[in-house]
Amino acid sequence: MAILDIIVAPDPRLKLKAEPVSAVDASVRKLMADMVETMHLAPGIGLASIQVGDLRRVIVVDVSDPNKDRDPICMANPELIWTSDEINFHEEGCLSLPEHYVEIKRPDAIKVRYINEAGEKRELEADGLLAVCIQHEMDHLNGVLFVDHISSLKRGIILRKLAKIKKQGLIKT
Ligand code: K1U
Ligand code: ZN
Repeated sequence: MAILDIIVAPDPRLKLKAEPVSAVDASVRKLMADMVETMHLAPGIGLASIQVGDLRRVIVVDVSDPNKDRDPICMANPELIWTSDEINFHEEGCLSLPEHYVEIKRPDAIKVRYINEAGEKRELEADGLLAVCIQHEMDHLNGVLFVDHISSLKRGIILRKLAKIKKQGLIKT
């Protein structure tokens, strides 16, 4: 397994749209395993392929207790097949927007269809933090960052701060 570099905004690679995976083969399974390792080390509760510069539609999420056995979920080609009418605000972070946390409005519960690491079709119902995290990671696959859900004024402040820190060489990727 390998630890991957996580791309930090502003970066045009984070605005790209990922392409569907045609089959979950050994190379996709390696990407999933590397992403899980990278997410756990960061630490984070989710990661999307786009954030590590890979354009295959893959996300990993893990909202389990870090002090107990971990329980990552790997998803290729995730698609939302149902979202609740109930909408909630939840504070979101992003490994590509380090040290910024913002309240974002999203459906409270979802049903997602995906292909797992064994190449099997699966459906999962989620609510709370898991639902928030899956939606956040799926946004990444379409080139959308959580700052795209807030005002352009607030977005500009966050992106300019990060651009300055990157220019000073305090963040590498
Ligand atoms: O997509 C990412 O960059 C990962 C992001 C996922 C996420 C967090 C919160 C709400 C929605 C999506 C993160 O994991 S940021 C780090 C974080 O929130 C965290 C880190 C360690 C323990 C608990 C949370
Ligand atoms: Zn993110």
